[in-house]
Amino acid sequence: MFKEIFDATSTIANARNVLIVSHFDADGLASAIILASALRKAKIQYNIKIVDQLDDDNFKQFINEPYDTIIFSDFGSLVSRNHSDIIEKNIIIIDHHELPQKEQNPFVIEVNPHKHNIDGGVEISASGIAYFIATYLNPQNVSLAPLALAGAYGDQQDISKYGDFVGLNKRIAEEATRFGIISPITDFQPAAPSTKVSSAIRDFIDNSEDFLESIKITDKPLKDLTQEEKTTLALNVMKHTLKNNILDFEKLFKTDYIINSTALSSLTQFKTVRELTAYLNASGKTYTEYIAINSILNNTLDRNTIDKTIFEYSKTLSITLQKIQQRKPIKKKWVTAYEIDTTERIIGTAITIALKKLIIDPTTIAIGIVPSKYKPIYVKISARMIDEFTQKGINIGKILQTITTSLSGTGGGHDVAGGGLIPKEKTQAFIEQLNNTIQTFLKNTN
Ligand SMILES: [Mn+2]
Repeated sequence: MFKEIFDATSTIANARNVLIVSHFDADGLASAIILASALRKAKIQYNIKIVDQLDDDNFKQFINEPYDTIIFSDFGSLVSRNHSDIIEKNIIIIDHHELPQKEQNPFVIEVNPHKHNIDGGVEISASGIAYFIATYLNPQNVSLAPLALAGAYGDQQDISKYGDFVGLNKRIAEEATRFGIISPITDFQPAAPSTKVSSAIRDFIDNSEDFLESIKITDKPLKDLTQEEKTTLALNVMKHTLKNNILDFEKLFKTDYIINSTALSSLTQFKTVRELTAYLNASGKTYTEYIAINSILNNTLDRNTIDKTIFEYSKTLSITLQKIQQRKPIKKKWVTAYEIDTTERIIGTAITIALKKLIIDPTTIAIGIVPSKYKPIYVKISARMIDEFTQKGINIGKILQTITTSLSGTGGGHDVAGGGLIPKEKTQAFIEQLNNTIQTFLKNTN
């Protein structure tokens, strides 16, 4: 992979103007900021475009724009392979999604860890690859490491014990720690800082409300606990966990990194790298990603914007959950579908939480349907299911790919989570087909 990273770096170093196209999630945004910062330092002109997805249509549009070099980050491996006619421009793909075996486009530089038996699912994200390119361009760019790790957190790559990194992510973390850019800490962190204590400890303690009352702690977000309350909570939860289920013990703690110093000075306002991830994620989900990108690049991000954005996101999410709760779903034997008035950037997360909180019947596939901003007259479909379906051999990503394609849409995903875009008038047909597909599948396997 480092050979391709080297090729990508030499191409970028000789470019006159570069278009960076990236995804709106935390990894996509962090990788775009890393590349932009490195290009600016190298005095190379650049522009950034953040999109919801990359498909044949916008891929073609982008490669026709007046840039000599285009970098697609956090997607593009597959789309680029459908366009083997590009020769006029330098195209660089930075991606870490798994690939079906298929010839790579000879006209693009495709950096993807999966081609080299490095697991891009957990060992490195798009931001990590962007970071290596940036440090090849200029070793001083090591100071962009907090963004590389923020992207990895965004893609849930903190899979080692106590929520630490593995593989190349770990190497980045160690390197940056040695340079004093970040310092590792492991803290009592049973859930994300904005989670209420009662829900944060629910996985560890059966009756969490009573438990909190017994140790005299009022329910509030984890981050609002005083140091004393946090100690009391930690000691009692640990005592309880050790007594009942020692295996869960390590999940009570999370490794994180304090940001000490970096060229992008507003990053030091974040308490930790995980908080940087939370902000990037919230900015994408609330369509304020360009504010995030520009203010971080220009060192003008202020604490108030960080707090406001994270708050705005959690508010939108809870409003969407309320809507799901109040709305009567379209119910089939194997499908529960909600047509919800929210954004296509929120629906996936909302459906995931609703399913986890049993707001949606977990014996069915949970579907969220929202109007698409990205493609008017289309609706965005989000599908989530519990692991039991996977154990029966159902892969929702693959099923969605088949059904959406047959309905003149696009879609795909992983085993338990998928998404797609279909013409609005095909909504009913989609639900029917999905229900029938699951029905047929389960009948044949029983
Ligand atoms: Mn990613």
